[in-house]
Amino acid sequence: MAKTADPDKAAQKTAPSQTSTGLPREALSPEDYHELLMQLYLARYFDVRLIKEKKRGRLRGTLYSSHNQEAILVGALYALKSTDWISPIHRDMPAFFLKDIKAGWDNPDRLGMSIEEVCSQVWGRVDSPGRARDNWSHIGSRANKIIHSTSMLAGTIPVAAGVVYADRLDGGDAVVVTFNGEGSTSQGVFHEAVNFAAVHKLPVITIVENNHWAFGTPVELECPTPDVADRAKGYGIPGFIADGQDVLDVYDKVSMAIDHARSGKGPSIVECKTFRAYGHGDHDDDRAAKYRPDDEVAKGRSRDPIGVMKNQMIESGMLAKKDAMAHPAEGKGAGEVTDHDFPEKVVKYLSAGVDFALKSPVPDAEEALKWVFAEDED
Ligand SMILES: Cc1ncc(C[n+]2csc(CCOP(=O)(O)OP(=O)(O)O)c2C)c(N)n1
Ligand SMILES: [Mg+2]
Repeated sequence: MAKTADPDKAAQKTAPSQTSTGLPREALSPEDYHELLMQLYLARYFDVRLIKEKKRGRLRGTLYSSHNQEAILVGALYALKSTDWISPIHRDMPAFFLKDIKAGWDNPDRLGMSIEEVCSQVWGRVDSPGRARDNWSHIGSRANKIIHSTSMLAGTIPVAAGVVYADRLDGGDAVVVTFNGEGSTSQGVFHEAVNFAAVHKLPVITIVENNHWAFGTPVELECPTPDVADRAKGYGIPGFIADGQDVLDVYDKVSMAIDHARSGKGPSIVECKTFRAYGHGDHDDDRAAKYRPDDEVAKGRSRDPIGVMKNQMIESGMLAKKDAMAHPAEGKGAGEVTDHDFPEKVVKYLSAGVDFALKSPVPDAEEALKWVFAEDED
């Protein structure tokens, strides 16, 4: 006689767990959550530390702050494999050292730039990837799978498409994540590149950091639809929308886009809703120029990604309130925070990079004439 199934046991087997959401974040461990929080602190500390260094007169060049937008970089990069490619632009400077940092902050074999390289770049030193041609993001690294950034908005999306096309032809499974502002989406090349990637089902994930402003132009004057992600429909590809203040939501949406791409289904757009905390660059004092209403700025900065992540960790029992309060960097501008608002590990890590850069020499003047044309090797 056939056994009658125990109804309780059968129910346990078939009913999805009440708390299960099916989201990619469910595969993350509590250690991953703590690591994500640390990386948010690190990206924020990089930002505020550079602003302070410049105010102290120890740094020249222009800074493009990623303050309040760190969850986009941290969440997206955490979803990648070491061997995947990225293509950052001006507001993504921390991406150069955050790439593959989950393989170990001090791991010399990880496929990302070291904090020393990035700081040397910012200080224009001889050992920087750009060898003092520039102090910011016009760098790349084939070895670390970072596509060279250019100033031309959306200009690297076709390059990214070509890189992963070549990888596919070679039998690889790499995806590329390109970072762009919402202003980039009004460029003709944005449409050409995304369309090309869609036609050829290339694994290109186009992240749109919609921070509502492209220099002094509000998004309403650039895009007729409330969601940039809607444009994906025109290419026949998925358009995801993420809360750019929530590192876990960014992680979820980018992970879904990566799964889609890696399985051969092609590209997608991930729009991350956020808000630019400061002016376009530190040369653009938007408070003095008054092109952004104060209440819009206050609202846009009211959900600090560090605070949002802490709250989620407190609610899920991964972080004690007391520990969350130990380093209260959230909600503070560069002029208000001190090193005590950040975990010691973060301050030490970045300080090592800054010290390295400050001790490094600038290149010889003759170098200015090099590498415009092909150089003789001997
Ligand atoms: C093709 C092109 N046009 C104009 C510029 C000058 N420019 C540099 S950044 C920028 C604003 C970019 O806005 P957005 O894409 O929204 O990025 P965000 O700065 O907000 O991160 C402009 C107009 C440029 N670099 N490239
Ligand atoms: Mg913008």
